[in-house]
Amino acid sequence: NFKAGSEGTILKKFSENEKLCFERLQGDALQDFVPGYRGVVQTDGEPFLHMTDLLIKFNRPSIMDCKMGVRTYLEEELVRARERPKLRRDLYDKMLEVDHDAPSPEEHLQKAVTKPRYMQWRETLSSTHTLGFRIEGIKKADGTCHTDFKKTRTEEDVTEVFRDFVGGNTNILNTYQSKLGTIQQALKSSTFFKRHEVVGSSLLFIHDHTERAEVWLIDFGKTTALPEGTTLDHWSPWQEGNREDGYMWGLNNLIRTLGFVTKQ
Ligand code: 4IP
Ligand code: ADP
Ligand code: MN
Repeated sequence: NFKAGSEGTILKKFSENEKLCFERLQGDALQDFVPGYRGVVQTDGEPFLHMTDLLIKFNRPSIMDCKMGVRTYLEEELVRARERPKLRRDLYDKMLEVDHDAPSPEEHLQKAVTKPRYMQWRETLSSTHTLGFRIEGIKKADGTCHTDFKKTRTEEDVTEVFRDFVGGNTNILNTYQSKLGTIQQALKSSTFFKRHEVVGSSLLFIHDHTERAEVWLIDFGKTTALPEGTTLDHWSPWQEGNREDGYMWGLNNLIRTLGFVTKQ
């Protein structure tokens, strides 16, 4: 999905939705917390979103992707699945890989599940439902990738993964805490945030051995503008139709959870 761009930049596979988000983020209170946006470029006849490479200032960085919110799919995907359910074998297979008993007897028979069914199962297995965020993946300084966090669910589980991620370094942890506080403030004053349903977006944690540590908002592929005149508080429980995403509630839980890393 990504290509290297000219120095210090990367190219992400084009999505109209994400392009609109980047355009609307220019001049917003969140602008300094998302990758710098350079517009759309064509490479080998294909469009890409051109943005700054967030890793450029780091030396052998460690990276964590935390997917924010209590819901990871769009309401329209739910509506579509109800109207004309599309049965997906690939999602059934991904489900089996984690837990052979997860599919219902009917799903076993048809060897397929719908996307919302798969997404909801992932949400309850991980911390998405209980904490409003989940750890998606980690890349360590040595280059190894870890994506086996599908069952990282409790506050204790998450604390343990973060403790290992920062290697017990309290300076890095404190910098992360303070950056998250700044992001929380920026979100509160952002017009973009008020007017968008933010689904499937991540906070990207990056640090290296020099103790440089940053947090960025990334991935607006499923972030959608609300109808004119409507806003979200990003905290209220989601009920189908209200479009709440639990982003702020999740961020609050994430900040509290990080506080446990140095205790004990
Ligand atoms: C993936 O599930 C992720 O949720 C993807 O979201 C999602 O892509 C995929 O849906 C879904 O199968 P796993 O993480 O369990 O593999 P993301 O790209 O944010 O990681 P969408 O298209 O919803 O963004 P499909 O429909 O692409 O398979
Ligand atoms: P997708 O929509 O395919 O899920 P994301 O935008 O979530 O793509 O990015 C996937 C991964 O790529 C992130 O977890 C992060 O590690 C890396 N990444 C994304 N954007 C950047 C960026 N601007 N600079 C550096 N790395 C990035
Ligand atoms: Mn993503």
